[in-house]
Amino acid sequence: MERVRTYCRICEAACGMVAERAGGELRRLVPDAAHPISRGFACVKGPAMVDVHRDPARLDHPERRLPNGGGDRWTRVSWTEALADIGARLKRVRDTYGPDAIGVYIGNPTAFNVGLSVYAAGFLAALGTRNFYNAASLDCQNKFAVAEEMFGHYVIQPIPDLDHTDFFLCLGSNPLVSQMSFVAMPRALERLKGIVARGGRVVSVNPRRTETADAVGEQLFIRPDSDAFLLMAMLRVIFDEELEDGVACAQLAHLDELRAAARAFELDDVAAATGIARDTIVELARSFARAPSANAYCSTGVNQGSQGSLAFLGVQALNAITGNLDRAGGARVPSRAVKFAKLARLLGRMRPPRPSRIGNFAPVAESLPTGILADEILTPGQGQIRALLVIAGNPLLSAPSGARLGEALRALELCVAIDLYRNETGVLAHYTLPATDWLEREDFPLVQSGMQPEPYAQLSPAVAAPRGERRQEADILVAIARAAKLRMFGTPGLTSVFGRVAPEKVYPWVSRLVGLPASRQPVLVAPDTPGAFLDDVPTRDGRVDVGPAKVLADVPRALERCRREATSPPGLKLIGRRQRRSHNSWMNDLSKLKKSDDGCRLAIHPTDAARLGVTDGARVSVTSAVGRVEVEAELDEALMPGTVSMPHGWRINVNELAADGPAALEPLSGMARYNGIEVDVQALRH
Ligand SMILES: Nc1nc2c(c(=O)[nH]1)N[C@H]1C(S)=C(S)[C@@H](COP(=O)(O)OP(=O)(O)OC[C@H]3O[C@@H](n4cnc5c(=O)[nH]c(N)nc54)[C@H](O)[C@@H]3O)O[C@H]1N2
Ligand SMILES: Nc1nc2c(c(=O)[nH]1)N[C@H]1C(S)=C(S)[C@@H](COP(=O)(O)OP(=O)(O)OC[C@H]3O[C@@H](n4cnc5c(=O)[nH]c(N)nc54)[C@H](O)[C@@H]3O)O[C@H]1N2
Ligand code: SF4
Ligand SMILES: [Mo]
Repeated sequence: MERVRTYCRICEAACGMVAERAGGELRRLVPDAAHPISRGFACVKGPAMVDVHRDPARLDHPERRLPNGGGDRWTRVSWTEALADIGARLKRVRDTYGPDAIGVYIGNPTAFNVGLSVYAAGFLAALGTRNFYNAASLDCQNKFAVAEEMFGHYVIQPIPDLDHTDFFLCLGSNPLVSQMSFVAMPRALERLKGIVARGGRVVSVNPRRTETADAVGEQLFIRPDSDAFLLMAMLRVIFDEELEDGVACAQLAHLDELRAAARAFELDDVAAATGIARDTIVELARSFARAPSANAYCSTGVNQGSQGSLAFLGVQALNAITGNLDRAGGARVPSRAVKFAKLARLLGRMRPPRPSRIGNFAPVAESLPTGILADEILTPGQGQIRALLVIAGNPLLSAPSGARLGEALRALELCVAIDLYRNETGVLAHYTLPATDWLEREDFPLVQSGMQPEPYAQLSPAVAAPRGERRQEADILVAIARAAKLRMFGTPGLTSVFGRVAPEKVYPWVSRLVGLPASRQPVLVAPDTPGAFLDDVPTRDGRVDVGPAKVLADVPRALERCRREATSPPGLKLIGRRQRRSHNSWMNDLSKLKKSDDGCRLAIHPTDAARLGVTDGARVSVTSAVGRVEVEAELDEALMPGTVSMPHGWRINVNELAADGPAALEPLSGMARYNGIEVDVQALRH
């Protein structure tokens, strides 16, 4: 038995794994007990990747769809034929309608795939299109938009220093299930338990008592989509009671603007709108400000609300004004994030930013909001999207309003999906092209390098040979560009370098750029010094901006919403949740890796259920302003009454209930809204 060290590339945690091989064949993946960070930890999904690798349902060959009345047929074609036809059709679209007529959507797994990240940037530069979309505008674009203003670049994202903190305020995350986001850190639960064991506090702010809150710390129920109000109220208490850190505040830009914004929020309104008692808000703010060290953190539960940018500003402003930004135990900025920002700037320069045709959204983190993709395809005129490449994504289930997006995808002249599976989006494509999985390619955790509490480096080789005719996305993109007569990376110099070499050749170079050794074994590197970031903030004036005008422009809307929510009796509100045994829309039902809808249920509190005549296991219809789904109900005491919860990524598509189009998106960042959607639930009679 041969054992090769590698790491999991399904989520940020990047858990160390050992690939066991015999006779050249991959047999098993086991958690790497000797890994310096994950130390033998892995969730249920990591080892199951072997089953994804061997799954008979995987795409192994390029295939073309033959429309055939109602029932489409898929036929196997050679790579040569597929690439030539795709190239010729892309060229025709571009020559006829211009560069913006070709759109690209890339999904979440791209974050853990350096070859795809770098070569997708090169491919976009070659196309010269403004129409680049990705999962960020469904996930975290509010964080990118605010970090750009506050810290000088979108990739600079403070991470919670859980191993040294005395107070962790966690809004809208469920670390036990998700291992969190925007921090590359396995063993989240153990670290949270460590805080409590040291005598510190862990407070989960969430409309649902999560598995995490059940296991550690305190639960604080909050009404969906009201986090921005709570954060502004906490800032207000700290300012009113002069609990801020004077030395830290002297270094911050636009503090007066932040203070004025916070003071516009009346504590009684906030208490009524959030469902959190006034005294509790005051106590929380005092306790946070007085803790020797503290950090506030938010994730998708907050990002996917209607004012995620203002809320994220609130989170980071809390850290900053209490002196917890870049302090041990606070919200730390890894030095590699700043180095990574420089690399991102370099790649970003290949495509000058242009606003969207629909809704006039400025690109954030180089991409436009996926919530306008259907409109960009369906609205006639100069710049209309006619061809779309979907890489490592499933927007049909992950983006708002799957029905509208489906209609749009059907209207395309060409749609190509590059994936492990023919997912719900791929079914509507003209071609599906088989990609290698992470076991079949070399890689290193680049994105994670800017989010590691304990920095380390690890360059993993491929641990399995590609099955069938699977190819790496980078190679596929180079080949498509060649067939479409496009210049990869846009400039002759870069084309000559990147257009010819295998993507792996650039890894040691990229790795050095962010200050990491290209080591095949996981190796710890020197930890960052707290405070170093504050000495060299890459904003224009070198200071962290806690009151950026672009973000505070959303305060009047928050005040109006807060007052309205405080007085009007709220109806049922829908929120999302993640599940242990699936990853967004893939790996659903891990036992077979085939998709059923077994895991998709509407959780509802027993009091709401009783009022509506809904029993456990009953079928219900859920209706929002824009859509309707039918699903099985499950009674769940963990929910705050008035809240219902449904996971995404299933064929029963919760995102039929979410609105797309410019008016439905967060104005600054273009984030889609999934949390706090007003719905009507009715029991279905048989
Ligand atoms: N209602 C609601 N909607 C949501 C969310 C929510 O919380 N609620 N969450 C949002 C979030 S946070 C995210 S990140 C998005 C995700 O949105 P997407 O990224 O669009 O969707 P995924 O389901 O992650 O799809 C990933 C696809 O990549 C494929 N894949 C996996 N590995 C590879 C690889 O190495 N190469 C290639 N080529 N393909 C690969 C998988 O088979 C799968 O089809 O969904 C968003 N949508
Ligand atoms: N097992 C598993 N792990 C995953 C994923 C997966 O699909 N499965 N997906 C990965 C991805 S792409 C991401 S982005 C991360 C996300 O990681 P997390 O952000 O931790 O995602 P969730 O576990 O969905 O936790 C979101 C929480 O927000 C709460 N919430 C909903 N609405 C609100 C609200 O209005 N206010 C507040 N305060 N809370 C609210 C929900 O109850 C839920 O507990 O997880 C990653 N890890
Ligand atoms: S937590 Fe699970 S999915 Fe994430 S890297 Fe670790 S094993 Fe992979
Ligand atoms: Mo995500």
